[in-house]
Amino acid sequence: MIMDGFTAWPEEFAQRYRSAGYWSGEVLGELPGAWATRFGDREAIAAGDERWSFRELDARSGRLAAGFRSFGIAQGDRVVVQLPNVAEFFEVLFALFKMGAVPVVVLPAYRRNEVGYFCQLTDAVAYVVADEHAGFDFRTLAAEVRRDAPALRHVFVVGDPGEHCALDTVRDTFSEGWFDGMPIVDPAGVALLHLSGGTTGTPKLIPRTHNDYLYGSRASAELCGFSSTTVYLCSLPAAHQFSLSAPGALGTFLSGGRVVLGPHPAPDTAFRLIEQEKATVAAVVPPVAALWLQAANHTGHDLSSLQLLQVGGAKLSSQLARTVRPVLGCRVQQVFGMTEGLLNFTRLDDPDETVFHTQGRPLSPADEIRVVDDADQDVPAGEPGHLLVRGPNTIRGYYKAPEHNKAAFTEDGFYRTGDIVRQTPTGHLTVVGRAKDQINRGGEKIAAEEIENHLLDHPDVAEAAVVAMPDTFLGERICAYIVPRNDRAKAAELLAFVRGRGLAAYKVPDRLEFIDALPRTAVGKVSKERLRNRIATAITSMEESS
Ligand code: OOB
Repeated sequence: MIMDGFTAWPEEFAQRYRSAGYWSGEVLGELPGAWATRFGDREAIAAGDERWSFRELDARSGRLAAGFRSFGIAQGDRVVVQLPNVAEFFEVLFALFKMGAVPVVVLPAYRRNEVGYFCQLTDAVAYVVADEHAGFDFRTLAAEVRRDAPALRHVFVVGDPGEHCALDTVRDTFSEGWFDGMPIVDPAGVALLHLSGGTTGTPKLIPRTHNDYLYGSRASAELCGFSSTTVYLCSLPAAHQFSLSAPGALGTFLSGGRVVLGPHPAPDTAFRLIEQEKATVAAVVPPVAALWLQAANHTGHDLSSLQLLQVGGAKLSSQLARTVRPVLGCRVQQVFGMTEGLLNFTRLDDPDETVFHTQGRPLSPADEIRVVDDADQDVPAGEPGHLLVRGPNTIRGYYKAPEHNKAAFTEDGFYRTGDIVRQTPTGHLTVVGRAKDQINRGGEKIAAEEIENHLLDHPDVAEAAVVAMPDTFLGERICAYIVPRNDRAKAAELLAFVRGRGLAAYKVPDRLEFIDALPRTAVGKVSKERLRNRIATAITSMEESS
């Protein structure tokens, strides 16, 4: 079934990807059954006290699928899934895949404003949350979201359900035989909707098909040498595409390996898990890599099982990359990926200098890469330019966003990544900048326009421009320049206002600067470049004088 709002690959490309064997024609819902047959009682997931074998994952997701059906959830329905790193995250995803329903995978950090929007945009019929996590009560959030999303009929809760319905009840009402098989699911149809970091006022959803998602995950698992002996520590949010499928948990399951879910990436907790579970691979963002490297020098934990540290989501400095082997005793791999699809990896046998200085090269031999100038003309080899990509696991359009798609894709289907890169003669890419209006706060992406719109809703704000400011730990933080409408405008109040808008906490500006007028370019656009330079200079001189 091809969903509304989804742009399929033109048949010529689809045929090419199928005949090259990239698109296998499998669907995600078939996988747990196949794994149960192949890997049986081998442990698939370790999360806190929960330990599930492949057989158990299959049985649970089948029973839950039967339960979801009994609540009227049907093939093609969208279900928003917002869970922390608990085993049930995978149970829910695979239950939905088995039914041919479509999970909308939402990070735990998101709040009312964002989740409400996703529910409305997708006409989601159900919302799955944990009771509480990191001191936040998701049941209250669910009740609020439900008020504004008329299509949302059910809220299912992992843990204590409060006023909603317990996921345990949904599953436990049904024994294993109840799920009477999968419906026919089109492998070229949408399997799940991921969130994009976004560059515009409203966040975008990314429709990933069974074919393209499975290909990306399986091919990256192979590239990273995953096998049945892989123990993957997932301590970033499992809902992020990096940890879900690049190769992530899905790549680990496909290889018959074991996924260890960590509650958060703090070094003490992560190191304890590495030691206890003998983790062989971990995936982190650069600030977490920096924390681990600092902490590893004086840890009492045995980290010798770790063979590979994948670092991605934001640029890793070559200095930090160099210290991974001496300090952690394992190989480092740079991963330059995007939820829209393209994945670049340094290879396990790349020379050290390539691993330290580049962000890798495309996963697929079928990835078509272009590096172009502002007029879409190819730049000379080795020069910096905009990265464009077309390939077997890169989307051809965002979900229900026809206007935005005209700008985000070329007419012949290349995705405009918004990243500025240089390409080496070996095809490796070095990320040298960003053209998109986004802040990358240690791997967490913030669309400047989204925050500007919230600020502009405040009566004391005449104009707002949000830019990245350099930060030694996170790489970037958020700086908001405000032209006040009157002398009542106060930074603390504006920040409290943004906080009250129901957004992920990491989107709240780290700093607010009042300014008389925003600098403009010759054509009258706000010059974000000048604002970025201005705040960078201010920070440097502050650091020098302290
Ligand atoms: C990953 O996905 P997203 O969708 O959160 O963000 C994608 C963007 C890229 O376009 C780029 O701007 C930035 O994040 N990025 C990097 C990077 N990895 C991602 N910039 C520099 N160096 C890197 N290594 O972040 C993502 C998805 C799958 C795997 C890994 C990361």
